Amino acid sequence: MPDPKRDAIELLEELRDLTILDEGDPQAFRVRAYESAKHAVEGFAGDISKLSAAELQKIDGIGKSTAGKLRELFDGGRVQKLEDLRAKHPQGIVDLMRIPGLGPKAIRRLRTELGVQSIDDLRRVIAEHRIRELKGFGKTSEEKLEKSLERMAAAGGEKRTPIAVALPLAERLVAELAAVKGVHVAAYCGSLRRFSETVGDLDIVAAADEGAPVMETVLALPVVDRILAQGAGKSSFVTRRGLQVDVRVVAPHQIGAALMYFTGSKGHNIKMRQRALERKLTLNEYALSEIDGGKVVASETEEEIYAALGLPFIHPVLREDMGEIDLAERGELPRVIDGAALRGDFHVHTSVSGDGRSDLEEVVAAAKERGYAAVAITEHAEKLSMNGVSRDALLEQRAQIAALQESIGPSMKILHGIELNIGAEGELDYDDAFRRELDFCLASIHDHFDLDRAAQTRRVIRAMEDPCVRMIGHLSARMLGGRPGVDLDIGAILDAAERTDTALEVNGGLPRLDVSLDVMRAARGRKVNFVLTSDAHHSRELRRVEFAALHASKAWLPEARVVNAWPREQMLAWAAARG
Ligand code: DGT
Ligand code: CA
Ligand code: CA
Ligand code: ZN
Repeated sequence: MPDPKRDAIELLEELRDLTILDEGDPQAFRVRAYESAKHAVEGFAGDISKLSAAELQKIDGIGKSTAGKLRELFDGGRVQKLEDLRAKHPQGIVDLMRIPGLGPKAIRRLRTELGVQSIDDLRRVIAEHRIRELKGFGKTSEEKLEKSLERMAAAGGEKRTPIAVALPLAERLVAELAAVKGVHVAAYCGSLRRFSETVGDLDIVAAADEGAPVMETVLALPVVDRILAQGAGKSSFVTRRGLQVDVRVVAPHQIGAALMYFTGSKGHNIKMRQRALERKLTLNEYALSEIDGGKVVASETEEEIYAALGLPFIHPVLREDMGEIDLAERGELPRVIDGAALRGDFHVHTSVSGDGRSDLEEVVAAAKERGYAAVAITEHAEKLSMNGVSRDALLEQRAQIAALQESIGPSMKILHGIELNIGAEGELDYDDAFRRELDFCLASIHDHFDLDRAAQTRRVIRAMEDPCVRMIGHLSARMLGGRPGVDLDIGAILDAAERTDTALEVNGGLPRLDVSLDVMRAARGRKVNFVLTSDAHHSRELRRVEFAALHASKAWLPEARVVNAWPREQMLAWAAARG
């Protein structure tokens, strides 16, 4: 299914990134123009491809030249400016932008002065100690870059693709595939369906009467950069970003078996096959069938296959071969948390934060739409560079919230909160008295990522000990595929969380998914509370609590430990308490 809006957003993002490289300045006028055009397109309701250049230009945030490029895209798919920029800055150069601490100006100099064209080149010139000789770089810069590269590799940023990139791409491919004639169902499987933090490749399965024409259409899609294999049943290609996609087409009556097989995990599949063998059955990507005679027992749905093997349906996030089959057998499978049924959100920004993009009314309306009993508006506190909010601005917001609360009535409580910054020593923004006037405080790390374990642990625990702080936001401050988490003594953090009655956030933003699975697993059996949040910077992002729910469910986090799954009164009492 063509999705012109998605195409336009991707075009503007790529133009923005390439322009940063081209102009050597992330704040360049043209960069900001693409960014605001992107937000304008995101917020446009209706078929944007039907607008003329003149009409596009009338949209707030879209200028004349951007309108022209959007028309080029909608008319023929080729945008000259993009082609020029791509030719000038090949993918290897674009990859360099993902290295934390390496800006576009430095990239340009590394390129012109040392011939660096890729991450591998960079690694080589670091090993040869050639960067320290460049004017304005020096030994410290060289060592910093080396460390960044190591950390990026540790965060899985090179070979594996972070879920924040993989999921939108997969959703789009699936939608395009589902619209192909003859396709009954299409779905992504593999580690992405299991909601893994990073994926090695995409595995897409479609049910169709005939494979060959489906593959023809798929391999002609614009995302296909290079075809690796083409067949009626299985094809593989690589996207421009270097992500491999495997596509399988099976007959409609086999789709359940195919989904199950390609979702994995491999370990889960092996156990399921053993289970089949014990019952004189065989399980493969086409069916569960009798070994003797080959009669098919089940193949059309996963539910039927699990049932035929004496098990309830096992949700994909649980299929990691971590004991889930035994639990299923005993009827003790961990419950998957329903992210759509949560009763509140305690980490939400509005346009008052420098990086927020929806105003208060919009965010509150969207929260109400989700049926929430409470929403905490938590802007960035004053010490955060660029995006922090002053006392005066907060006092102004307090009045706005009071008025809005009045007008929406009592069904949903709007909490006037704040996202405090945890300083290097655990110090917090504003002062005690001012913090106490707020309805809800969470505190998060936004800097000093390099402190050692003792210092990191100390600063977080000190923040927890503040009586106003009810929750620690994105505990590790990691960025999947970009920045590894800070070094923390998790045992000590969990002890302090219990002692101070401070909850830990499960941040549903796909670039973060923080706390990690390990932290939730380590908290098993303890009285540590968690809150699933969106950390939304736009009203549309409130749905990210559903990602938080999948992530938490993957770690078997029990609902009893999830504050915003509690009954309304209990949840409100928790938010109002001081710990
Ligand atoms: P990834 O791509 O590294 O993030 O992880 P997966 O789990 O997506 O692994 P992938 O792409 O190699 O294979 C997709 C699924 O296909 C996998 O989860 C289970 C199934 N599969 C692949 N190869 C085998 C195999 O040799 N034996 C079995 N039983 N299943 C396999
Ligand atoms: Ca895969
Ligand atoms: Ca694969
Ligand atoms: Zn935030």
